[in-house]
Amino acid sequence: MIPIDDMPLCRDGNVLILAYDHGLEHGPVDFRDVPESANPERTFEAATHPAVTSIAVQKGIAEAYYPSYEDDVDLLAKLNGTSNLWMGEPDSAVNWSVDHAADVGASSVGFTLYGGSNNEVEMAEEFRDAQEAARDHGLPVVMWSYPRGQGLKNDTDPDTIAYAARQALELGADVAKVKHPGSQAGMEQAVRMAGKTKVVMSGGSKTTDRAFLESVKQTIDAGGSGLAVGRNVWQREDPTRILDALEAVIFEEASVDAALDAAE
Ligand code: FBP
Repeated sequence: MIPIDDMPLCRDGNVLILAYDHGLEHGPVDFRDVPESANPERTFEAATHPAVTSIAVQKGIAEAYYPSYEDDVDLLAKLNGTSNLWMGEPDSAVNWSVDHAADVGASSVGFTLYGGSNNEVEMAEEFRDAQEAARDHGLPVVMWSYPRGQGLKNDTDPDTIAYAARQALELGADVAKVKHPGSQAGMEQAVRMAGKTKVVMSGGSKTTDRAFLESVKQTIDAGGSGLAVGRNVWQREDPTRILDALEAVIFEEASVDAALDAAE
């Protein structure tokens, strides 16, 4: 655990990561409804919004696009990731080293752990290597803590999400990115289990402005530290409008109604 409140990943202790690794994780299907969203520059432009603390991308996108935005955008290097073209127990390839991520300009790193997968042990060992290398560089570590695999019946059950948050603490993550467990009480349990590790909500598939903002508000009210979101921002025709509302909820303690009014 390192103090991260004054690092670029945080604003006033909270976090809003704009995730854009879906072209790898899900493929072009995620860009179908808003075809312009396939252009990484559109999401880098969105990441210049003051609400966004960091953009999370894979190595190829970082190398190709980050140099044009390095003065205006903070980079989180998502170190592992994989396509969904193959079948089998959840796993993720480590695609770049922390050394290389630091060379490209990352100020933090992200790593997925599929707790509960038959590949959990290997993934935890890969996380160890990445976490210790990040410590050598003084970089914060965000764990995408996503229990899934053949042993899990419900990957958003509150006890499962609390376990995911705890795994992040135990393994040395500074921030745990977890799925919303369906209630504020569930998120409170996750925050309690995470101890000093900050908990942020994972955005999920696109929903209405109100439903999405209410889940973010629940996370903040539960003691969570913000959000890591992709589709609920860049799958919208106007990413700026929802970022205005997120800024109000995450950094200005606004209600959902006030945030929606402010974003009109
Ligand atoms: P979303 O807000 O779009 O859910 O993005 C968060 C994220 O963790 C991305 O970084 C990642 O590509 C995606 O979700 C993975 O989603 P899943 O593994 O649940 O299909």
